[in-house]
Amino acid sequence: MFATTRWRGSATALRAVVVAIAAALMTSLTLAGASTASSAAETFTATETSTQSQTVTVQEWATVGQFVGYGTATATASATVTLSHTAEAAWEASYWATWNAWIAAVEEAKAKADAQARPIAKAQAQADAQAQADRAALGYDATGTWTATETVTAQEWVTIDQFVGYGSAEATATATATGSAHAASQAEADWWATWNAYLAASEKARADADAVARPIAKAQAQADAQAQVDRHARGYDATGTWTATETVTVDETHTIGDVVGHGSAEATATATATGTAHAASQAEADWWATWNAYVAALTDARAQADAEARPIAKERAKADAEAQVAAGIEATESWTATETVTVNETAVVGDFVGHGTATSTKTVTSTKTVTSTTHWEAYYWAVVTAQTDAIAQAKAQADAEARATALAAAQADAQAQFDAAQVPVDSPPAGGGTTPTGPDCGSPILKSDGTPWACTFVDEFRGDTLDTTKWHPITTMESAFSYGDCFLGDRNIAVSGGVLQLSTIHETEPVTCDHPAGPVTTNYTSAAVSSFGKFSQAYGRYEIRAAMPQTNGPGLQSALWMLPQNPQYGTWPGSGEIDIVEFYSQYPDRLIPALHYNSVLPWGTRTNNKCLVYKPTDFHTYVLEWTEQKLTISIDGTLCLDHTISPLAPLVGSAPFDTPFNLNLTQMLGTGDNAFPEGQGIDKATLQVDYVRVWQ
Ligand SMILES: [Ca+2]
Repeated sequence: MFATTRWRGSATALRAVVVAIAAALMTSLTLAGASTASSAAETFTATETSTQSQTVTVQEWATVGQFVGYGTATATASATVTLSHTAEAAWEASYWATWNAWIAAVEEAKAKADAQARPIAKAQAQADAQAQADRAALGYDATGTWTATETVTAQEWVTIDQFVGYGSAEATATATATGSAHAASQAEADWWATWNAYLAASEKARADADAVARPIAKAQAQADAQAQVDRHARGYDATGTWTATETVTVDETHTIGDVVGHGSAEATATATATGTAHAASQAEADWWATWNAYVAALTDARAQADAEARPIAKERAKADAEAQVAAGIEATESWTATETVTVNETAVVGDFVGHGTATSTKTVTSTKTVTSTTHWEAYYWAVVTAQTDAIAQAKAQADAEARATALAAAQADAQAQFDAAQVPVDSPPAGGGTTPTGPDCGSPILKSDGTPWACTFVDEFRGDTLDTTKWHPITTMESAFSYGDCFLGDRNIAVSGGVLQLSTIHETEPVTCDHPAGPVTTNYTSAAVSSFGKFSQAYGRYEIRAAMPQTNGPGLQSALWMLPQNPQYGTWPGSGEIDIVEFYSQYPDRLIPALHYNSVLPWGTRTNNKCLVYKPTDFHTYVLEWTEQKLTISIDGTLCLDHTISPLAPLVGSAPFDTPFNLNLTQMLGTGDNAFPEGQGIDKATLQVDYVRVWQ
């Protein structure tokens, strides 16, 4: 800030001052080296001028169309530049001012020379490019000549009717042609002109050669075709003969319903045929004639064999179908059935009845083969029969197994009861005991009005003999009982195991017994007991537990029945008869009650033959309840007969069932339809009576 403050004046004046000072300093430095230095606060400004000359050569390119032109020019120019520089030393300011001015002058001179040379080079390049474009537009023409030699082979075909003739010919020709071209350069134009000449010459030479060869080939083809036509027109005929033997197998079917019969037949036939042919050569004609004969003979032989075999095959198919229908269609089918059976069994040991129940399941597979006229029918019945059989077998097996188990259980049960009850009940109380107050029918039984029945008679058949204070063994003589058998009192009567046994027995020796109508001689004896003269009662409840004799058909009759003690209403049936139940062995599935008296009601109201009983040969309980109004009979608690007493006049009221009746237990032969069939019989049949209990 010192300089600008100290010296105010024009720029020129200032520059002059600075340069003067710098010059003085530089002189001082040159003379004195670094002996003297201005103070640090001082700066020096120097101004210098430089004039420089520069020569420049420039290159330029210009484009016209596809052509690139080139130009170059050289120019020389001068420039003068004056510059100032300020530095801390005078010499330094002078140095840099001089240097910078020199550089600036050189640059400026260069720029001037360039500016002068460049438009010239540019114009040259433009002119060059334009010249090229002009030359191209102008172009060069050329003409060439060429001589070519070409060889051509021509082929021709000619057709006459179905015949095709062929011909071929070769020819060589030489041709000279001129070609022309126009190109950007003479060389190029020359080349193309020559090429064009070559092409034209070659083409012409080929055309010339072809023009020579083709008619020749055509003529050859024509001649060839005609030759074939001629040969064929002339031709050769031939005749051939062939004998063929053919075997044919024919299959036929015949359907009846859904049955298909199959028949097959084979036949062999031989046929001879003649064939003819016409061909261009004899050999060819011979071959075809033979071939035609062969084909004809083969076809004919096959047709003949087929015609012979087919009806036979048809007949066989029909016969096969008919045979199948006649023989039936067989089907085999299986069925598996699982059946469960539950059975109840009873067993008697002594006075005791045991019960057993068992269930068994069995699975059985049955296979059945059935023959029928149709498949579906055979299949259907095979299934049905297999199913039926499997079910029946499974049931039977299950039943057999369950029954054996149930029977064993019942047996064990009865035995256990029997064992537990082995006390001397049939003996009177031990010495000195109290006198029985009356019959004991066991647990009280109530009437319909709720009051208990009073026991009036009982026999449990304990002990080992018939209690003759209660029962009388019957004889034929006194009862006139006989269906061909004899009643001989005690004979065939036994008491054991708590059971009365009345038997019909086939005697080994004939027996004779008296009968009111005359003696009876027989091989059969029977048994009956009656309470006649020992016990009789009107009205009340009568219960008999009994098992009917084993039987397998007609021949036996058993009866639990009652007769009036005093038949005061006349002969039978006037005074009445009560058959609590009767067993006819011809009806092994039922017990039959019956009331005989003169009634206003029909017979059907006094009997019932529909009281079915499962196994009458087991013990069952038969009960008569007798009031002044009616008689009812039930079996094992099931009502079987319910009859209101309705006597025919002159009887009235409850007559004839208003007087005491006695009890009768009878085992004897059957009679009429129920007699043993001729030649049949039994060894022994026993009616078993467990007890008889009567209440009032
Ligand atoms: Ca008993």
